[in-house]
Amino acid sequence: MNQRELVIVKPDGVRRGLIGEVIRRLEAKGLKIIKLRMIRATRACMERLYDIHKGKPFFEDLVTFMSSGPIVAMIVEGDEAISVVRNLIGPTDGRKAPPGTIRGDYALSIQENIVHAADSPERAEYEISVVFSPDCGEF
Ligand code: 3AN
Repeated sequence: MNQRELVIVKPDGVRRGLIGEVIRRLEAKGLKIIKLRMIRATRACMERLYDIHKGKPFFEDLVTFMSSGPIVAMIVEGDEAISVVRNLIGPTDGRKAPPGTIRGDYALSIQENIVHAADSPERAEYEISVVFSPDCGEF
């Protein structure tokens, strides 16, 4: 089934010059980038993005990190795009992510793990509306 997925290159990925590498892997797989936006997100916008983590011990740190520098948000489309993207990215903890995945190849941290991707079609649509809203930030 064709799906839309939200992918974000996080501030660490942008700082490390990995925007192109992330896009290259998505495109090499056959997924289409149908919309793309680079912004410096506000704290309020990142609180909306991570609303499901509100109240968890890492929430404030996560919001601070995600608004610490520019991010690149994109809408990625393709057959079963949600699970395909999440397999390409690998598990949350970069230390445990297998080689061959983006996090497995580039991350050594659970917070600074290069990319974010939504985990369901409903979350993808919600997160797309949050991050592509004009008030999420500007570059
Ligand atoms: P994923 O990004 O793999 O879907 P989530 O949704 O569980 O992972 O977590 C969202 C983000 O919250 C992660 N990418 C990571 O930056 C941060 N995070 C999750 N769990 C922890 C944790 N135990 N400690 C610090 N940061 C965390």
